[in-house]
Amino acid sequence: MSAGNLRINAERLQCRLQALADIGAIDGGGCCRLALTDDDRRGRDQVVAWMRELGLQVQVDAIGNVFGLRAGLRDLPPVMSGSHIDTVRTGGRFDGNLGVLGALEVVQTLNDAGVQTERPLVVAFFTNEEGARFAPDMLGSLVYAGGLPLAQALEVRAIDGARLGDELVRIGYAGAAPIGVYQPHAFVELHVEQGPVLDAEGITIGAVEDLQGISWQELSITGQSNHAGTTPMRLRHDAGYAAAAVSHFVRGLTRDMGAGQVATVGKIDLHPNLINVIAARAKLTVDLRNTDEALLQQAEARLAEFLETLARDEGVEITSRRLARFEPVCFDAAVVQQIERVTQRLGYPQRRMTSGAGHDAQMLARICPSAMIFVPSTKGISHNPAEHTAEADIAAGGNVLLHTLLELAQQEN
Ligand code: HGY
Ligand code: MN
Ligand code: MN
Repeated sequence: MSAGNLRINAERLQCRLQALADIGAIDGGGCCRLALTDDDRRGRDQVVAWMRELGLQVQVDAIGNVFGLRAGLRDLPPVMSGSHIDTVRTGGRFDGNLGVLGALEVVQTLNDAGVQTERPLVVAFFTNEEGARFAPDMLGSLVYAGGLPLAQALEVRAIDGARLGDELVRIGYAGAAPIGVYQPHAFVELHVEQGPVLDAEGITIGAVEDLQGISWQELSITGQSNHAGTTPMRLRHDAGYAAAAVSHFVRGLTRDMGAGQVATVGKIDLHPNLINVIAARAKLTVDLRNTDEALLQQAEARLAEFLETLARDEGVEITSRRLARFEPVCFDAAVVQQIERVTQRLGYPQRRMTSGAGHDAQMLARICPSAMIFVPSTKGISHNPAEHTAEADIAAGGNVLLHTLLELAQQEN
């Protein structure tokens, strides 16, 4: 069969997606494999076993990123594809996993067809993409791309207090390969959209041309615990009220700044967290995102101003710790066009997209031409066990990935 007529084995890909989803499975069909936990180790071990079954040469680097290399006819910089297999606590089965297993399926399709590519292919999964346990998100690919020194990354503390470097050793993924072991010719990531656009418009493929900026901070609010019944309102220094006021403020900020601005308070911890005690302390996270860097800075500045007023009026102390800050990213126009040409040739409906979520591809874009392929998320749901993508859409995404990687792997330069 000519390479142009190759198609992935969609059923085999579905089987692997199911097998990986069974590791750390949670009610509702999703999975929970927080980075560097035992479930993440089990997921890693499973993908490494599949890599070895397919004859890939496996390497693990010092931050736990894992690479499976399929040799090319020539010893040239490889074409890389992959994503992540760590999940959030209420993760779906496709977020990240589809990008890694889709790349594995491309390798197996080429193996079955006896197709050799000029350039080597590398299937990759990166450490702690979600940033749910350790911040920042995309940590492994950020280190890989030289955006965060390894020594600093190893010292990052988890939300449960564990030290990242210790967890890597504990699960056996403190690898020997140097950071940046491969300098890719190009990087392509297949991923579910995690938003409502493709599903609502009935479109199969998103050719992702850019990705919005991300600002994460942790706020620590110190007030004064006191009796919920006896303390007059005018004498309160209520950290619980202040935390709620922040959440309310950022929602108002998005209404004010328009559709491009999103804001989320996803984590609030109160102390002592009891019904009849005015909270002495609060720790909360604020996730701000915008496709426009200047507007994202404006949102950050308006929040900082609000915090000053709130601290003064409520008589509490508020400090902020930056957890992540990434500017918006534009993907490589030539690779995006390649995805579009392949999609057109395969006959799938498509459109250009902006990614609302962060992805490893945004970090690889710092060191090589990178882009992404999106497939629809049913009702736009993600970071939720109900996350779903239709089998036909998964097959389509896998085929677009197959032929995009094939074309890139035949490129002279
Ligand atoms: O936060 C994100 O956008 C990604 O899921 N890490
Ligand atoms: Mn993801
Ligand atoms: Mn995610």
